[in-house]
Amino acid sequence: MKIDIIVSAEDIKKEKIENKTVVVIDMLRATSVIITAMNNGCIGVIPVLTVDDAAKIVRNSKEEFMLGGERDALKIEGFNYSNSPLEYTRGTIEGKTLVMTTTNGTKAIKGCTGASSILLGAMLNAKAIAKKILEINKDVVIVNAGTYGEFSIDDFLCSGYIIDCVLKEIEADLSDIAFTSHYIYKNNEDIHSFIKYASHYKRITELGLEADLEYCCRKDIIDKVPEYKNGIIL
Ligand code: 3SL
Ligand code: MG
Repeated sequence: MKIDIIVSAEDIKKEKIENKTVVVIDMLRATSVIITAMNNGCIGVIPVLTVDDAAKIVRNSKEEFMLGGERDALKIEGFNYSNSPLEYTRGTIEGKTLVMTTTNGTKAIKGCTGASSILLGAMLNAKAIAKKILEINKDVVIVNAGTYGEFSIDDFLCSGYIIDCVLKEIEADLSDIAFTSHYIYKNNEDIHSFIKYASHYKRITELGLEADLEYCCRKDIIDKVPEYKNGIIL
């Protein structure tokens, strides 16, 4: 099994993901939100690119939708929830379908259409992701959402942890970038010591959202693997 990494939503190339298992990571915070919401009984998550797209889905349907996401890390006007995973409790999201738009995360998810499977990963469910990758048994591309088209330390470190979970079970063929993410993870297993250098970590800290950071850095507290297929994450 080969494992490769794409470092941002804007670097996704169709030919790199076709016929591969893709794992999309936006650990701060979009995929952490999705994994948490699904673990707390959310029926499904519809990722969209714009606030207008989200509004259209809600307007044209009688189903009960919740709107969630962010712009500049802040709640969008008129939306039910922001992009804080801690808001997606059983009490707020169980039995609801979430329509979500975020700056980088939802873009990365939608950009992976064409892959044979699109799994949603974060620190929260890394071991479960590794198990699923092994079950599917195809070559893997880990797609980091990144930040505004740029490489992001947080997603890269999370990729390294997922690779570490896979390597505990099999010998995989790592690309240079996959090898590097694993190397960095192995030297920073207490990920806080390294992730604090991520620009987005600083932005979230400035907003006083340290509780989100603490939560998103927790390893393997959820064993669900959400999957994006036909426009919805289930
Ligand atoms: O970029 C994204 O998709 C978001 O997850 C970023 S934020 O952490 O909500 O600001
Ligand atoms: Mg991010």
